[in-house]
Amino acid sequence: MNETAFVTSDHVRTRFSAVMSEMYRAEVPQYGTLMALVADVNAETLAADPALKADLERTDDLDRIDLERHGAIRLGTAEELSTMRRLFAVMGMEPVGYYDLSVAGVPVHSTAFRPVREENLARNPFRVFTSLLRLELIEDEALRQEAAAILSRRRIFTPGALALIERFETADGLTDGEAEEFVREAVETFRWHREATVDEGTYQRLSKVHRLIADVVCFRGPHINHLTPRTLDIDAVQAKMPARGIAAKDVIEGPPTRRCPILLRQTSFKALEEAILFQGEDGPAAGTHTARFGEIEQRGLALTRKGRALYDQLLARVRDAGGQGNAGADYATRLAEVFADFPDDHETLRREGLGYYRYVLTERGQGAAPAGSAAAPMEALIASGHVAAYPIVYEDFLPVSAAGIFQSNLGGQEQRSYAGNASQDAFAEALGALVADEFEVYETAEARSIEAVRAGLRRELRDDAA
Ligand code: OOG
Ligand code: NI
Repeated sequence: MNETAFVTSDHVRTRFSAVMSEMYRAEVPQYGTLMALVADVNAETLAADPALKADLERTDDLDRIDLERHGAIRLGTAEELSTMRRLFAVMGMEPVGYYDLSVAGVPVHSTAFRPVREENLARNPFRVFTSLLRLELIEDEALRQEAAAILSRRRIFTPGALALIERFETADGLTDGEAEEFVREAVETFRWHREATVDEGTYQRLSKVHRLIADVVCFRGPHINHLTPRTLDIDAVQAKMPARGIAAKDVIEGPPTRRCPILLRQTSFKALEEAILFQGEDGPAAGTHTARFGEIEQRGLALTRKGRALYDQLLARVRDAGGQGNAGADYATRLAEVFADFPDDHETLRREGLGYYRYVLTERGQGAAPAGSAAAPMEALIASGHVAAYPIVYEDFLPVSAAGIFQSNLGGQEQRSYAGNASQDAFAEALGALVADEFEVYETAEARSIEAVRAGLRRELRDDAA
């Protein structure tokens, strides 16, 4: 077998995300409006900020700046989740992180399938936030069994997709033709179907327990429920949504606006009420369902465990104040006030070990390296101008923010929290694999960059001696 005949997983992922984007814009026209707004704001931001533009030229492909960074799906069974893991593996996407959303009243737990290494993220960062319904959190035994029975009857993957997953696993790659066919088959799983698989009564009974349960159980497959392009100025997009006829979520989730962005900020437009058809004894019966929306994100520095602990602590302080959560017209002000305690310059963030950085040799460092420099502390090498540090971008999700996104799109007032709680072992068992620890992923990226710097310095020294 000629290995070079295989395309890379980056290539398959890029093709897949492009086809998904096209499909979603056709299915949810308002999403196309949001994409256009994001492109306009990104162009304005770049025009006004040459330094940012230069920065992005160094690290990103500017042409692809407006493209989707993530999407989300919700699955019903362990088998669906483990097959989904194999499907995403074809595209170089691995499960990273475990998110327990039951504490926020959403009966799911989740992971993100994403490229892990920086070079793959740079080629195409597309991720899918993937949730698994936790039927065990439904208290009504009969209803729980009914939901499980309905789910056990559906087949969300096409035979063609399953065959190509197996082909990939045995051959360790796909040819260009196979990859094209794989993408065509794979997107079928994420397509919207307006015909529910149940009658209206069943839908209503499930919906009453939690609207999310109806969304997962009552349809043929896990329709993609949103896609999310990257914006360079989330505050501007949020402010401009109404003028384009888009009903924006009330607040931006995540940290406040800062000089040095950290983690992830996101907002969305509210899910649309869409016409569906229930099964009926005398033919289909008309109804509506609310599930699909559009979202935008802006990412910043990945925080270390220490930085993340500070973030969680400050966020809890804002949300617990007055017990209002993120409601209230003054939320943005309260958020900014409390986050004044989070250092906002990279020098401090780095020195205090709050964030992860990528270290690279400067031009000077590539020139004459002083003796002993290969072993010198990074801070000394930065001070002497031999090394520069760039923030590593956060590529994961935030459970409190995700819960806020779920909630604003379920329409209902579900605010209860489930007695159930984190169940990472059960999730891993359903997945058929362990999820990677996000902190370890960033630690490895940082460590690799340090190793490259040291190797570079050793080489300079050798060259000098020669
Ligand atoms: C997923 C919500 C979480 C995010 O960006 O935090 C999410 C969902 O609604 O299924 O996508
Ligand atoms: Ni999202």
